[in-house]
Amino acid sequence: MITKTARRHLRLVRALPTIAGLAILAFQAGAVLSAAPAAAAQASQPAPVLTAIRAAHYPGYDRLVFQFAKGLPTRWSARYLSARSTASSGLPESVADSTWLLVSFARATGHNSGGVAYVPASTGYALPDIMQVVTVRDHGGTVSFAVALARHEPFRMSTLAHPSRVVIEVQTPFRTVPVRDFFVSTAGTASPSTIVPVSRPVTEPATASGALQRLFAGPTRAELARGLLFVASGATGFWRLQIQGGVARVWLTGGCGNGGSTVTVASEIVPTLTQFGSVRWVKIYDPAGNTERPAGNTNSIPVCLTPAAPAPGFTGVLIIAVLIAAALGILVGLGLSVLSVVTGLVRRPNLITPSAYRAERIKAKPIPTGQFGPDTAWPFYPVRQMRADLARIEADRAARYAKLWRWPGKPLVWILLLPLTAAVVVCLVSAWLTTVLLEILLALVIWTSAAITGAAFAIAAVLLCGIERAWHTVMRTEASCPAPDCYHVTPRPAYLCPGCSALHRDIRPSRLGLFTRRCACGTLIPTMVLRAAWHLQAVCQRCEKPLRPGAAALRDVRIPIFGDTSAGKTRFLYAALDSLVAITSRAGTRFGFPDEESQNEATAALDLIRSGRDTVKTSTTLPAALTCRIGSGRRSTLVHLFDTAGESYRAAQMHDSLGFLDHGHGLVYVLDPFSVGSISDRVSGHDATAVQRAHAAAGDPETAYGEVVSRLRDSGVEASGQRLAIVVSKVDLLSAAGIELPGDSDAIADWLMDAGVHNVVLSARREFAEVRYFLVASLAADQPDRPHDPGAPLVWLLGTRGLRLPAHPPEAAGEQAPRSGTGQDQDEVSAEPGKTAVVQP
Ligand SMILES: Nc1nc2c(ncn2[C@@H]2O[C@H](COP(=O)(O)OP(=O)(O)OP(=O)(O)O)[C@@H](O)[C@H]2O)c(=O)[nH]1
Ligand SMILES: [Mg+2]
Ligand SMILES: [Zn+2]
Ligand SMILES: [Zn+2]
Repeated sequence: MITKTARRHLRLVRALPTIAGLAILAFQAGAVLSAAPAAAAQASQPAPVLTAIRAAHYPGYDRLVFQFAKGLPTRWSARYLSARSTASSGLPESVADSTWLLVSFARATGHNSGGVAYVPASTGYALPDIMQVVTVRDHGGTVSFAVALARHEPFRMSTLAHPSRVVIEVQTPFRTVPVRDFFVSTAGTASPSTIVPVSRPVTEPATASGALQRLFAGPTRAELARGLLFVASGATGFWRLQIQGGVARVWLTGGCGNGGSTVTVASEIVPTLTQFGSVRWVKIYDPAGNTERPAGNTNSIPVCLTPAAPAPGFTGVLIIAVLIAAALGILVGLGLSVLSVVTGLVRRPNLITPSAYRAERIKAKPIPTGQFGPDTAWPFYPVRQMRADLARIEADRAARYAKLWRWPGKPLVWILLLPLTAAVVVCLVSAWLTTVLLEILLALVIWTSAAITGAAFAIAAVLLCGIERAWHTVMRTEASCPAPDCYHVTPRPAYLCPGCSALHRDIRPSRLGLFTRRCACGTLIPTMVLRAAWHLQAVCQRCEKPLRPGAAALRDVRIPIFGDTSAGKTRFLYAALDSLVAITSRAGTRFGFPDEESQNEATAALDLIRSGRDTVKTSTTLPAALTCRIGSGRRSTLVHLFDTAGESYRAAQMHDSLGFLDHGHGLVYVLDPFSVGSISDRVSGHDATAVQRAHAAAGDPETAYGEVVSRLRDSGVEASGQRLAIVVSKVDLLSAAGIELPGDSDAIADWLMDAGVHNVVLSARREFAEVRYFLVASLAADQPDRPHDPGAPLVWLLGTRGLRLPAHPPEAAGEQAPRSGTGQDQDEVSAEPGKTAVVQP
């Protein structure tokens, strides 16, 4: 069917470079047909139009139908191209291995008047033999197509009418197996990179090569309609496929380039080849024969197919803009937070003052009647101020942030500047998030550390309070108010601030501070009585008068002396003091007076007793305690001695004021023997003037005793917790009068019973924890012969409170000395912190 002229032409083009391409082939096709002489004769009639190409498989053959409108073309031809002519023809080389059938129609056209072709330039076919139909030429009254066949098989050409068709039937006397080819799908998904498989029949054994050929042949019409397409990346085909050791190597032909896409021809080749068991890795070479990793067990593509980094599209630009705005916002938020913290902590306009804190606490927990409210001092930072600071920081942050939303200009301006507005809003939202996050972080850190500090603080406070309580119990410390009409006793006195004289009623470790607290005036005040006692002025919780230095930190002993008028109480007190001075000086124990008042009184007393002058009657006003301090350092003892006129124990109306009796640890009852009838009578028998010299008490000696005991009972004082020393005074006059005197305590009791003082003796035994009897001559301590030491009752009473003093000197100790006091250890002499005045005997 092909003319000799055409053959000659084909032979000529063999030598031409492939660049000549399809144009040359088209020219050949045109040349073949234009050689026909009949063509010119029918030029006046309308040319038939090729409107469709269809292909289908029938048993034993593939059928290719070219359908025409307006009649059949005047001529048609079909012939196989030789392998060499194909190689130089510029046809896609994917199918270079295969066979090309050139089909031409003379005096026909393939496009409409607008120049639009009725059939696509290239269509793939999933048939056993027909793989692809490519339009070669469509101009100058000639339409020609190259049909790629898998195998060179005999064909038959015929025509049909109604409609007009040219039919080519290619025999398929071979078997095929289905394989998959992978095309890019653009349908149904936003991403163009979906690779979907389609089925193709190929002949064995070169299935891989066949699959690749059909890949380059492209999708079928139905597949195109489904949105599939073949991305060639510039390649026109492959000239070689080699499979060796699991590695398939493909050499591309044509051009090479990714076209700015991440999807390339490699995306289709790789799955198409790896579907075969013999292929694990695919290496694709560019037309120049290069690939990135030619060796090794990896996939490899040429540089020209390297997926291009996706250029930022509109969304990308948007994201970047938002990120920049957000980053700016983070910076703004950071700055804002730092500013807020600095303002909240450094400038601290929201200071919780001591009075505000006190008011707050009272509001939370009203003060029960009869109790004092909490102290006025700066609260410990984590307890209160911390919260205020956090709140302040938060308020500051909110205020600062709110300011950011006050934009200059009219709203319209910002609506017009929409992108800028959006950026600013993003920035502000990000700033807000940053500040909130930072704030939460700060609060977390602060609260956590506050919780830890608080727990440690609470434990320490409990411990310190426990230590102090233990010290109080062991050392028997108390604070006794020495003031008349008060005599209040408390374990914890109030203290005056040295800076502003404000009263601190409770200086235990508390939320105001563990070791110290800051007074409202700013002065640091030590907590705990044990430390405050040495640095601050202690005052009575009740009357707010000053207490003795060391009060509540030292052992405290209160000894009231009572008895009838002129019984010898005052003289006994003075002589006993003189004796204590002598005893402590012998023992090397410190003795002194903690305050000036006591010091002056004691000096006068010692003067009087040492000079042998007579005492004057004590006034009936309530007494202030005469306090002496025995021992040194923190282990010394404050001894409070109370002496008032005997009338106080008679007048019932005065009893309410004698509070010192209630708090007395050990009471001294002074009994004037000259007021006892039988004794007085006996003395008068021996020496008539002796009774006169004694200035004997007027009344019944038992009256004062009875009044005191009933007062103690009425006040609810456990008299059984107190000790009583019954002191028979003026014994020097008795011995001078030649009265025979009893020896020890029990003998004195019997002697008094015999003298008719049984009421006192019997009642005392019943009412008090312990009673001892003493014979006392209230004379100066330096008197040569002084068997009846006035110090002995005090030494005994102090001993029962834990203060051991040696009794009388051995030669004079006699039977009256309390046995317990003999040979005991002395209080150590140590550095003396107080301003105790030391009296030298
Ligand atoms: N010789 C001698 N005289 C004593 C003794 N005790 C007291 N006197 C004298 O007894 C008198 C009264 O003694 P005071 O100690 O003043 O009596 P008082 O109990 O304090 O009396 P009022 O203050 O009125 O309650 C004084 O003249 C003392 O000198 C003593 O032990 N020996
Ligand atoms: Mg007196
Ligand atoms: Zn102060
Ligand atoms: Zn007081």
